[in-house]
Amino acid sequence: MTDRHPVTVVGLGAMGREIARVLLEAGHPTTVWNRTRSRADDLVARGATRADTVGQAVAGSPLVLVCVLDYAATRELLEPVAAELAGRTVVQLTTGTPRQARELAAWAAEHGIAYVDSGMMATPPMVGRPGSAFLYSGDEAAFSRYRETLELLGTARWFGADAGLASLYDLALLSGMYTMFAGFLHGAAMVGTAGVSAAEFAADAGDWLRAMTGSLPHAARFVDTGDYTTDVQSVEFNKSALDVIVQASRDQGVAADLVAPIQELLARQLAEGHGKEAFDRIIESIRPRPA
Ligand code: FVH
Repeated sequence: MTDRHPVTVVGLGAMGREIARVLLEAGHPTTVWNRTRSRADDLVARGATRADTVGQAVAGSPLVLVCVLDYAATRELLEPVAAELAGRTVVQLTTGTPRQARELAAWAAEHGIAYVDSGMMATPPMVGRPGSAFLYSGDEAAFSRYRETLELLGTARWFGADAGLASLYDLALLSGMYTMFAGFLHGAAMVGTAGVSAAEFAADAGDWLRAMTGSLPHAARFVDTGDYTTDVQSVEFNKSALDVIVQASRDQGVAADLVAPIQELLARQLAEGHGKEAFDRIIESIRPRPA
């Protein structure tokens, strides 16, 4: 017996299975559905209720968590059961763009469905463990109603009523992650030409990158004030450093595809006459210009 409310999880891939497991272990009566039926077997053995159809799954709970590959799959699954979803809350955990989130939120509103969008800042083993964070935006009343449940998956962070905000923030953080890993791989390719293993390089790269993240607030100040005045780390100085990195990479037989775009952005700032200003000014070459 439990006083926890029922929850439905649609989509039992690597993430959905972990999410359902955490909810089940916390005592939520959990209904599960997955396109490939056998992926639910383990959860059913642990006490989850298997739904034979998506309609049956959503009818089982006031809170429906969707965690599938993409928004196209989500819409394919949810649109035929809009009537059953009316009056319930859908939390879309699937990764997508802010526009997709806003469009799905508009569809949900038309059908009387409370809609919360989410960005999952966690990998499957992190779900329900320290370090896991889930970002949310959309229907604030629905989020508040189920916040305690959502906190089981990871720290629940609220971003506002615009359903696209959680996704925007999620993708912004992922951009930082991808470029960091890509930078590490470029460095590993460079030292690899001298016989250094990636494992050996990882230890040094980790120390260096950790030290560098301390400078993020400093970079943010340039961006937020729009004042890039500096007497260190100028565009000119960094353009020369990137020229050396690109040349050294090519000399070692390493393609410069990952670092050359940074060199190019610096070259643009230099050409526009900003050589004495801070490196961080390259953001001006990529962000939308004021109308
Ligand atoms: N795995 C990760 O590390 C990251 C963490 C951050 C967020 N991403 C996003 O989370 C979404 C789900 O990712 P996942 O890791 O659970 O993905 P898979 O293990 O590949 O499972 C995909 C599930 O989607 C089902 N599915 C796919 N297409 C359809 C469809 N047309 N109709 C119904 N279901 C569909 C698939 O079903 P099946 O193949 O088992 O039958 C899985 O349940 C995702 O947006 C990541 O970008 C993950």
